[in-house]
Amino acid sequence: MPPSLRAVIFDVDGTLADTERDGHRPAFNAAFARHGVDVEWDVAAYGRLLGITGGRRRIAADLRARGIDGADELADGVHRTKTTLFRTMVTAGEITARPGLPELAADLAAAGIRLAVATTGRRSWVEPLVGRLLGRDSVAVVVTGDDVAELKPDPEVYVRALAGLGVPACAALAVEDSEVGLRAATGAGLATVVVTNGYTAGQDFTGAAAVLTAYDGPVPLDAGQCRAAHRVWWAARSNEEELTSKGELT
Ligand code: XBP
Ligand code: MG
Repeated sequence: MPPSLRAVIFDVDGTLADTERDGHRPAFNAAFARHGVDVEWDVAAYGRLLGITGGRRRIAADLRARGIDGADELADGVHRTKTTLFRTMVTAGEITARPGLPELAADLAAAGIRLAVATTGRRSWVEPLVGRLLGRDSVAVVVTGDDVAELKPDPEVYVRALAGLGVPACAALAVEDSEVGLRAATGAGLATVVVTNGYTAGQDFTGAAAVLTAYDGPVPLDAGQCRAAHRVWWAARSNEEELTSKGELT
């Protein structure tokens, strides 16, 4: 049996808050306009581009696809502007937590389970957002896209969060919103609960410990539910490993 659950590591975009459609997307579009770039990402186009993690890489890839010269240099400037604009949205209180998330965080803290954050986003807006949504002192470790060499689906951001917490993967649980994020967390050896949103519903969440559409559904996600999901996932995994070792599972 795995050790008891000691920490929960939250993704940010789409997980702590539904940031993409009405937060990052308008910030990207305003940045394009300020740089005189004739690009505007509508809701559907942005949803397709979300398969590219990291706002700067997302801009560069789309500018290259459109045949716009100097895509990489342009992406640097546009992303810097976008980051400033999005940080302003955060500090103005325009980004709110997903319903039920604050209650889950409080229940985890009351149960003595530590909180951490592992995101692709940039620290300059992640820190104020985590502070506003969860209270910075209640989050032990924040790892962002600025702190890693490889972005999700690479597991590095979760590996660093576990190292910062000083707990093994088997004593932690990840909470994600997307297939890309699930792959990153699973790659770090973590049991993962997925809470889908408008952009990620219908993605492939094979291997998740649980898939929910909301924190505050008929059975709200609380510390007890996180412990149960963590326990069941590890029990299934050790059972699978036992069957494989006996040659009963190929
Ligand atoms: C989602 C991302 C981020 C955001 C934009 O991050 O891929 O790139 O879309 O933020 P998460 P930046 O891992 O939290 O789901 O422009 O700062 O990259
Ligand atoms: Mg996410």
